[in-house]
Amino acid sequence: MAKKTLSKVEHGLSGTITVPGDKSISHRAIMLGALANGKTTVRGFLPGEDCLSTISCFRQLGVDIHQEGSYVEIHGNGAEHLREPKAVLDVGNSGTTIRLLSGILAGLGFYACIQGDSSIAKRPMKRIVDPLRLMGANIDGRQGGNFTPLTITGGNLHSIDYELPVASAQVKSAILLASLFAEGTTTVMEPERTRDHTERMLNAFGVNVNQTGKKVSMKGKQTLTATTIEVPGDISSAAFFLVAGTISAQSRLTIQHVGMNPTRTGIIDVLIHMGATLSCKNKSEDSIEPYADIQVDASSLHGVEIGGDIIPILIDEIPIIVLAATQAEGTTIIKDAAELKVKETNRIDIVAQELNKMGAHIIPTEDGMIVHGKTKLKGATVNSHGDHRIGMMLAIASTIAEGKTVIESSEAINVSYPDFFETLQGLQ
Ligand code: SPQ
Repeated sequence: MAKKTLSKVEHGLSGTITVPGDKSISHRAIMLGALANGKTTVRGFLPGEDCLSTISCFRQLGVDIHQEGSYVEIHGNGAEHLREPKAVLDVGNSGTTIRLLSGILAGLGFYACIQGDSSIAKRPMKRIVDPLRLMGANIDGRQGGNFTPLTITGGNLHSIDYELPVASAQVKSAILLASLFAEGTTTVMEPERTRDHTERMLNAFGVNVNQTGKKVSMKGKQTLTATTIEVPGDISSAAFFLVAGTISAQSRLTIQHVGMNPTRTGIIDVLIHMGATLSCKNKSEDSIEPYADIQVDASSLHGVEIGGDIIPILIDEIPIIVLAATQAEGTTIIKDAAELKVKETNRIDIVAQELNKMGAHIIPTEDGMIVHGKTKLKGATVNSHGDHRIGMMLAIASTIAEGKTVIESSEAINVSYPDFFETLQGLQ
């Protein structure tokens, strides 16, 4: 387990950076490239551990993939050429890999076994297993199919109309990917809108997807044609620097080429609502995913209430929003976010526990947190608990904390942002 010792930053953070490619889009580019006919080229791919797990699973399924840093070529021969893997498919720490891959395996007529690390072993899978069984796939796992390892024997799927019990892009995507193999039209109804990267990318590969409000429907048996994908910077990674630039006095940061998909930009709305000085420039809508440069200046914040339909569009940013809330005058209430309990860690309990060690005043609740600000943070020994987003949030906390902060299990950040500490250092 790696340990990182960090100190307070005395004169703010300044500079212009880019962040690595979007994790959600990178996974999907590999998966759809593997199902398509022809050579798919991906630029701006995130070479973090999670997306490398996706590449390694598809290589085991027989797909020829060349990856060098953020450049990837996928030589797809269509889904019918995927073959039964000779060994267990290992997704590492990646929830997106196991859930979306299960959707694809559900449509293929062979046996596969998937598992991941100890965090994946605790994350619920019934949410994808239930609809995929309804479509006709044979899936098993511990506790009636809720936990890994999952075994899947797919094939002979039929379409379904499905109302998602939770707002989850991973469940929606697993069903849409399975529906590629099903006769008829599959419809998914979401309780709240979630990230739509799968829908956008299916379109880019030539698949017709219909989206109206919270309803997505798609005819099965459509073929995918290889294409070129440009992955913008991950707004979930940029979020750490948006908050760092806001809470660290005298800071001014610009983050270039950040993905601005409206199903992901809740963090920007919330920071502005809290009083942050933040502006988006050079907006572009000319590719599959919109992007822009974001500039942020140090600002005074005030507490806000965050809940309802904005939650799915900032769900992964809640740990870093909570840090911002510790520096806001007044109380911030986060609610309707019970999904945080089933991420890489229980992000409600762990965020509260680790930031409270540094002097924050956070009360965990059943579906969120109550944060009393503004508190002075002090250095402490804290732990990522193997969760990349908690590790990076704690590193940003260290930049405003008096004294030294030691982050245990700091290697967790490699899941989504291998160069994070170098980038942070470069801004001081
Ligand atoms: O892939 P994984 O481990 O599930 O990653 C996380 C993250 O913080 O990076 C969640 F822990 O992001 C999910 C996100 O929370 C990625 C994702 C996607 O790419 O579709 C969707 C969200 O999950 P969900 O369960 O709401 O669908």
